[in-house]
Amino acid sequence: MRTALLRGTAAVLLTAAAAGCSSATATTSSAPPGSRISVSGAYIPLPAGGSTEMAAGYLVLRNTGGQADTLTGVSSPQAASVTMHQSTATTMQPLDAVPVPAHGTVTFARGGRHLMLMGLAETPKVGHQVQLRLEFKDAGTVTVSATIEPLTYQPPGS
Ligand SMILES: [Cu+2]
Repeated sequence: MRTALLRGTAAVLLTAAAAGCSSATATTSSAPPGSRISVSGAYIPLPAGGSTEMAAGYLVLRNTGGQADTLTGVSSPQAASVTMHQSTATTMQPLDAVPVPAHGTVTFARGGRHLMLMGLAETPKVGHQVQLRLEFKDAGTVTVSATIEPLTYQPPGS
């Protein structure tokens, strides 16, 4: 277990270093020490009619660390606001915070947890990227690009 955790940490640091800019401070500025959160599969189904009013966002959070974290908010430079919601049978409820357990995975997917983007800055088009900034209590800010996909898109493995 301990070996796996250490290996996981090294992988995250290596990934961060590889993805960062060439600045010598890249690893400290873009990947705070102790951050073991990764985000994958971020996408936004094309809103009906290409509307800029509202769009949903889905993604998968992974915490490969031994310490729990909490997603406390999301924002985007390309949307007026981003909120976290939980769909129920009849409605959806706002989420103030989403816990991400140690060694845990949290999925935002159709019919469940989702992001709601309001007031997109540009007309959404399939293939375009929307930047999302996820704020974690411990890991700090994690920035990801969500790809705009066709309305009926289903992520691999779903
Ligand atoms: Cu919603």
